[in-house]
Amino acid sequence: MKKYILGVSFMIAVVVMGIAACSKSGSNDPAPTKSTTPTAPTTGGASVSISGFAFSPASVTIKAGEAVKWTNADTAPHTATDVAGSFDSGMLNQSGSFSHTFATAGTYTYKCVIHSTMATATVVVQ
Ligand SMILES: [Cu+2]
Repeated sequence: MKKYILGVSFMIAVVVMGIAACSKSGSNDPAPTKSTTPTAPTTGGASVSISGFAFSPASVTIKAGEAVKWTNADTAPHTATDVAGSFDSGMLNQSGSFSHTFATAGTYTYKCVIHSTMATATVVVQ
């Protein structure tokens, strides 16, 4: 009988510890790594700022194999989403960023799926 009680209390302890572990990792999750302002020694590629509900610059030109990095400078969330579907930043909150490497030459038109009124912009890959 004593052995049974010990077994049950051990199981309760395991469950409690499991819950504690879950809630602990849960509270750690919403800690967005605040990246220090990147001094950009990027060789090639391009950066696009999303500011004032517009992509700036509206057109960038890179070489195949280079990347474009989008950074949301607005308080409103935005996306950079290829109209043809080859890339999608997902939701970018304020200061959020997204990089995509373009392997194939071509002209890529992208938009913000959240704000249909935002003008589309282009990445030209040579
Ligand atoms: Cu937007």
